[in-house]
Amino acid sequence: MADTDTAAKRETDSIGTDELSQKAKRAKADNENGRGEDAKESESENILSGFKTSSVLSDSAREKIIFIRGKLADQEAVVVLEKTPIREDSLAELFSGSRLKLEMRNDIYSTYRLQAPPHLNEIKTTVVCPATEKHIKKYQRQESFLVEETGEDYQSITLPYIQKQSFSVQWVYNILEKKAEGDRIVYEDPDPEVGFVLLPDLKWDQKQVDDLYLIAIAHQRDIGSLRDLTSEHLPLLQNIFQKGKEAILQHYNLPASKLRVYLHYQPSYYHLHVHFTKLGYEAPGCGVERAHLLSDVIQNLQSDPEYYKTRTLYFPLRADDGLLSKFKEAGRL
Ligand code: DD3
Repeated sequence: MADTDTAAKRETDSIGTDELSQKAKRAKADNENGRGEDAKESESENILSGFKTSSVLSDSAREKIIFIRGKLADQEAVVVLEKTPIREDSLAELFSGSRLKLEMRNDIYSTYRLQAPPHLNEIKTTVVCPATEKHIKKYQRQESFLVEETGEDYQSITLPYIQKQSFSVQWVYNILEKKAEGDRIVYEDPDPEVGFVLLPDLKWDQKQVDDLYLIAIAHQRDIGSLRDLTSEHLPLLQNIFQKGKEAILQHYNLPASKLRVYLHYQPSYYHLHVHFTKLGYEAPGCGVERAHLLSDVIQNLQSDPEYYKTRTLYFPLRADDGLLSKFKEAGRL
């Protein structure tokens, strides 16, 4: 795991050079888990060759992403394919090492199909398997509706619903216990009260800092969401804010003035976590209807210890979300 010590040794101004040290570090960490870099590469040989597509859940031409539902060895699976941004440090190789097929020429204009070398033409791929009905729903294109949730609505509608659902956060515990993604940890404060783990979110391939997306996961396990926060948690929140910003400056050379640091409400998993994304990158869920700036959260708790227990909060729910039905049944929509 990287601490500020190893971080200081790294090149902070270029992710390209940083990658080398990260690779080496990863290989070391993997070996400690009994699986080397080679194992990881051959391991991923190619479990998707047997994937049988059932349907396209959604796609976006602009974002160059597609969510596919299908079967992987008889199990329901969701596969996400996403083309990644073109990196400036790959340009020289892209121009010199590619095949170029002319499409058309007209006056001063011409278009081509450029066939890049395979390593510059990778598609970021995420697999969820076995996927539950919830995973499949999550990626299905859906209309959404803004819900108004009073403190009482939270107690009588939302809380019972999320308790009954008992969403699994096993993957979060795996991270906290170093059973998974240990080699991806950027910073850790191991304190059980105010400590946390900072690591890249699944959505970020770490190839360029432009779409930087890290999450800070609290070691404390009894905070589900914004609604559970009181002034009692200020030391934890301030610690995540302070040390998270410092670690990101160290590792990625990005100052706090380039960061959007926020919590989601509703979150996609009920274990306290904070999002760190680069300002200017419109990460999914960073809009005003879902994101609460950590600075605001801290100030609100400072002026009213029970702020998030009492205030009405607004958030969007998708048409097929079970919680939306509960709000409808209660006549709150
Ligand atoms: C998730 C929200 C959750 C599908 C997908 C993602 N960051 C994660 C497992 C490991 C992770 C995350 C649920 C799940 Cl695609 C269903 O996210 C994760 N590891 N957001 C990291 N680093």
